[in-house]
Amino acid sequence: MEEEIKTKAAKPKKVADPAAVSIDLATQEMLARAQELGVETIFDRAAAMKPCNIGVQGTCCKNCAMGPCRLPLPKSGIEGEDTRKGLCGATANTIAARNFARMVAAGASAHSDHGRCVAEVFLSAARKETDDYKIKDEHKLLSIAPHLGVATTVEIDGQQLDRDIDEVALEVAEKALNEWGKPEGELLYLKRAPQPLYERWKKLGELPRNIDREVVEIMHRTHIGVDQDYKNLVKQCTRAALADGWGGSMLATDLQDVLFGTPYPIQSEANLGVMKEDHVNIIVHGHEPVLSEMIVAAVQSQEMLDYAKSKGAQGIQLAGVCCTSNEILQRHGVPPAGTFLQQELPIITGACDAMVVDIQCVFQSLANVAKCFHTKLITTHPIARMEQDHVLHIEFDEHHAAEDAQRIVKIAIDNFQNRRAEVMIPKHKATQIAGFGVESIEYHLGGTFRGSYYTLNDNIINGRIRGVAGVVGCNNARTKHNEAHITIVKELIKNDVLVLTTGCNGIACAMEGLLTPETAQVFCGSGLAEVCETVGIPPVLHLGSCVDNSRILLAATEVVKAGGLGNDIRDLPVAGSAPEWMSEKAISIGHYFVASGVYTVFGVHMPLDGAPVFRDYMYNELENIYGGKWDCEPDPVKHAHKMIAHIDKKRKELGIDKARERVLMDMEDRQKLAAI
Ligand code: NFS
Repeated sequence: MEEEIKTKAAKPKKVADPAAVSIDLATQEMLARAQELGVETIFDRAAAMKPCNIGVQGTCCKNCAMGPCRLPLPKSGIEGEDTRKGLCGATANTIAARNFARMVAAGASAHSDHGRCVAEVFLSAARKETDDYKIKDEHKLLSIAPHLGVATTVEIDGQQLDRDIDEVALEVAEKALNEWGKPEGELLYLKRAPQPLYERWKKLGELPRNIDREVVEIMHRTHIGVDQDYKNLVKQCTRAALADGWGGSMLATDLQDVLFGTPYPIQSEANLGVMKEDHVNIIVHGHEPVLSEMIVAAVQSQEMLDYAKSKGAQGIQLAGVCCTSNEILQRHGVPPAGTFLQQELPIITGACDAMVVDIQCVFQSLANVAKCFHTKLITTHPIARMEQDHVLHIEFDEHHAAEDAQRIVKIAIDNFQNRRAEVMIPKHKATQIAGFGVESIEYHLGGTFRGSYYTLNDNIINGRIRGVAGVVGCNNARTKHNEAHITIVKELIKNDVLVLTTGCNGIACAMEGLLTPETAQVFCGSGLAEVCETVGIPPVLHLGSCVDNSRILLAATEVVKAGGLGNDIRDLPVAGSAPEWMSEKAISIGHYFVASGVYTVFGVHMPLDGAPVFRDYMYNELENIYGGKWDCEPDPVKHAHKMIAHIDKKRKELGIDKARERVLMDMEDRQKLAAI
């Protein structure tokens, strides 16, 4: 049987050393298994191919057919005037800024187009064109309606009465969809930001007008011969990135919450060990939860369970990869089987009966890996198809989504008996609590009495919590899988920094067991541990997928509103991080955090090094404009300490640095008292 696999597999030219490329034992085991079977993975390809040195520096321009023009930094550096230029005369700063802007455009488009699809399904549901989707969270609908200018009450005979909920839903859907292409005005959600922040964007002339326009304008400005001023290009990056964070992403999160339910803390597990040999295993992968929500329902139906049993399986195990996984984790407790870099591995277990993919972060190599096993690979989105004949395409349509989901689950069940390779599922998995959000943080750290972020702020002011960090983003095959994610998060919580996580960082933390309340005693500084133990939360709060970074923006806004920590996000003792970023979406996210006033550090490298003047603008001068700025630090311990230093700087500016010292003294005093 294994002979058969060997002949079909794309045998890697050079293989990776499993222990050197991942800190995760399950991944190491599966890589060894892949190599034994001769199946190539991304880890092997990374060992065989080096990245382009000029592209890494951000100074390769291929925006016209006279190039590519390559402007690497000379080894000796630049002395005197920088005379490097492309054929049209574009400088290294212009080229790097244009490339950066195009990354923002691509990232903002990915998030926002996802949001648009959700908005369209939402509109169908509001129009009652489909029975498969219904408004699940009316409370959330009523809470977002005013931000879109939709009234929730109506005056009848001098009395304010509640408006019909279907009417509200329909108007919310129409107003939301309008945000993508309205001809005038500005994005409605921008006013959800603290007022000084909104006013700053307004003064700078950087309020996004509509979501699509800002992306189109980046593409126009970065065409040959248009915008040649890197500072002006960064302004457009800001408009597009804000249109993502405070627009497309925030709408995606809100509308998904209304349709599928607002997440609340829920227990689950994580890592490849969640797969079960005697079950039908279905892996969902991608980003849009509209179809996977239906798959969750289908796998729970008695009809499908009975059918699975009739085929000799004990049940159906649904698990996920990437952010589709995070979406159904936070609402249903469906466990992630791994992060972005692990996506080939569930198939290599030999027990993946179907992998269902939608959009974004899906390797083209999955088709080759699936071909080596019995796994049915199923694409579901009209904009993300694969060319190979053995890949099935079952296109999602909200009008018959439940039917599509049932069909997919049935294909997986029928495939259970076709397993060819010996099944090898790593045992490793960890327990996690996920499903946090703006609302649940308020519940846990706000106290029912005040109903705000009062307790969180109080603990920041008294220094038990030193600050808050958003640690998010991808894996990158150029760094050791999960090492920077875990080192940075552990270093932050050790230093009393509460961590909010999303995306693949959330999955990495879950795999390491950092998303449980018990973690607090083991890894946290005494102040944070005390808070976590008192309220029963983990020191790392999983807020969902990458579009759910909008939850971090709104949580920061709630902290500002609760008072005592300044009047803008830039005043808060907070910092952002993407330790192992790789996606253009991460650049868009990073930039909307920076433009919202957050000091944001990326790991790996940034494509700015070939243009030192532009890099200096991004790493230093932006702070004078936005209060936030970019930084890059590949060393994970130094990375965490740069964030902590920024948090301490903000504490000092707020005059609460002494409070923290006092708390430490108080604790020592208490210990002394206890010893008497
Ligand atoms: Ni974010 Fe989520 Fe992961 Fe990176 Fe890809 S899955 S949207 S882009 S790799 S965190």
